[in-house]
Amino acid sequence: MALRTSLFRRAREVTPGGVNSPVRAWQAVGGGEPFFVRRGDGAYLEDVDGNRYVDWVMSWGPLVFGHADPEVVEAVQEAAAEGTSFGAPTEREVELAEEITDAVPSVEKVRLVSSGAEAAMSAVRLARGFTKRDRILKFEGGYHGHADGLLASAGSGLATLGIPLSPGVPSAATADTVVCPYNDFAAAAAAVERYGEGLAAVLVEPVAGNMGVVPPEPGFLEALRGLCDAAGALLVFDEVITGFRVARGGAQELYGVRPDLTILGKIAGGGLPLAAFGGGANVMDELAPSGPVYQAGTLSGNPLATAAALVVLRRLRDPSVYEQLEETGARLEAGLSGPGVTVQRVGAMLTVFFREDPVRTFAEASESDLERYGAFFRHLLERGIYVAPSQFEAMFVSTAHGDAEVEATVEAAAELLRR
Ligand code: KE4
Repeated sequence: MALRTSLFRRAREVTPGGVNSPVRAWQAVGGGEPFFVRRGDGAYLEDVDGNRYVDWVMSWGPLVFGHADPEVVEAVQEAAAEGTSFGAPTEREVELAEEITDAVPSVEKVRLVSSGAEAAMSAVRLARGFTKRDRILKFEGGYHGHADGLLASAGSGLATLGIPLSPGVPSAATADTVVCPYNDFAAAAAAVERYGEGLAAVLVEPVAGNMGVVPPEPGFLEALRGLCDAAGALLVFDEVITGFRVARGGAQELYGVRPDLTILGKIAGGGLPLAAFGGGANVMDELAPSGPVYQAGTLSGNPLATAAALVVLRRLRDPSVYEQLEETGARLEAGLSGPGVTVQRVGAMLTVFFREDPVRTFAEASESDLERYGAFFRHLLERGIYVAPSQFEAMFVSTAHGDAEVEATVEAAAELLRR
């Protein structure tokens, strides 16, 4: 019996679904038992049964330099030898905050936390505290972590008050969450028209990554900026995926639109549990202890995570890294494109949609052939290629992916994609 089989059986005895995050169970792709990873190495993962895979998930985006990057590993080892947590300020937290404020155009001050969900939840509270308003507008298919008020889906119609996406989320928690279709400026304008008085923030993934990769329509982000200025609401970019991925300054650098608050995670944490949110000093100084908006965390600014993040973000000052990511991403996109699929890519993040036409909204993404996507996942896995176990996720390119990995992936996909 494969070790993964016995491990998954044991795991399900002691952990809900046998995993510590739902998407890892591969239920969306009928993938059977998920693999259990033994180690990662550059662009590759090795499972407990000795199988080796080209990894295009890269821990859902953080590993822009690949698994077990030697410099990152050394930095974490050195930091660990000096202590793993202090609950007190350290020099590396200052250095990392300076690195982030140098990189991200709209960020003058930043607060470090331990996960993207925590960063998003805190940014929303700060926006509400700063504006003294309660309503937030988010977009269907946008994912910002699992805080109650953000697990809201749209009802019928264009702009509706959020409906809880999950049991356990009280309707009161989503009563102030307005949900619109992504890339639908008219719907967003109508929502702001209707709810603008009490609107604290518009929260958006500037390039959607959680419905598959869906770029903003030309002018969409600029239009949201205008709506927020007119309504006196804050524009909040959730750049947990796009931050340091689509450009060193994230999507706000790429598209030239400045949000009032930015949520960061994944790459910003160097592959360790670290995320952040930041913005203008006038807004950020409302946070405790300089202001009244409370937010806290035992492990915030953890010394191992700041050590890893500093290695990664300092290396990302080299523009040739983004040139390499762009080249590899473009080659992969070209190789996977073909009849019956639409490949959508922004820099080093891309998705193969199993539908003919472009995807601009979650509804359109949902019209993809999810069965064929599942077959695509399993077909590639059998050939040693690991892509996201869901149509509504992305493939993430790292500098560890080279020609060999692209060619192996394109070749493995060819027989299925060109049928
Ligand atoms: P975390 O709490 O998982 O660190 O971050 C939440 C989050 C916030 N914002 C965006 C745009 C995100 O994509 C995420 C988390 N992304 C998912 C996958 N798309 C993480 C994978 C998982 O849930 O296991």
